[in-house]
Amino acid sequence: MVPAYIPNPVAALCGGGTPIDFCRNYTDGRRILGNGKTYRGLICGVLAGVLIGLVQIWLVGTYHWDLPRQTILSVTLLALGALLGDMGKSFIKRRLGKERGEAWPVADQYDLVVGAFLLTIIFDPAWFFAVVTLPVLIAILVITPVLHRSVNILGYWIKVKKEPW
Ligand code: CTP
Ligand code: K
Ligand code: MG
Repeated sequence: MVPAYIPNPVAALCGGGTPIDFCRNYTDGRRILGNGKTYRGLICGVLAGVLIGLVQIWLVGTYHWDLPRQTILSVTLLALGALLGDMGKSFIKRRLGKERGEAWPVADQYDLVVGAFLLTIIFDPAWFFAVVTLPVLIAILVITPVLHRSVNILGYWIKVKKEPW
């Protein structure tokens, strides 16, 4: 999951500039995605996730660690899926009338898991079902919100994030 966990904090660090929706509104008169989703955040976040994934591939190969094997495809799907999930969540948030940055519990924490899982299930199901066994799934469901909250509080302290969630 590391290639899926990295993109969000990196997007928060590097994000800004042109919004992905080019400031356009949806048919309901609200922003399609909002100013919290930018091209710079998306690109830097995905690149960082893939880069970490390549380091994982190298480590596992070099030291013969007994860990599930990532591939360039799997790390790309995990990293891209994490931020596509985040964008999908923002789209739904705007449709529900929630402002940029407003908390939406559960969705804010699991969007990246849903996106990363969906993309790997669609484009690399063999990898997904070999790696994501029931105990792994339970571990991910437990670890994700704890990690998400801790990193966001840290981001808030160091003034990288506007909200501690
Ligand atoms: N960010 C970005 N591009 C992305 C994702 C995130 O630039 N694709 C940056 C933005 O500066 C954003 C910050 O990371 O404000 C925190 O991300 P997140 O909490 O996901 O966005 P929110 O600002 O809370 O917006 P939303 O309500 O749409 O989730
Ligand atoms: K997020
Ligand atoms: Mg947020």
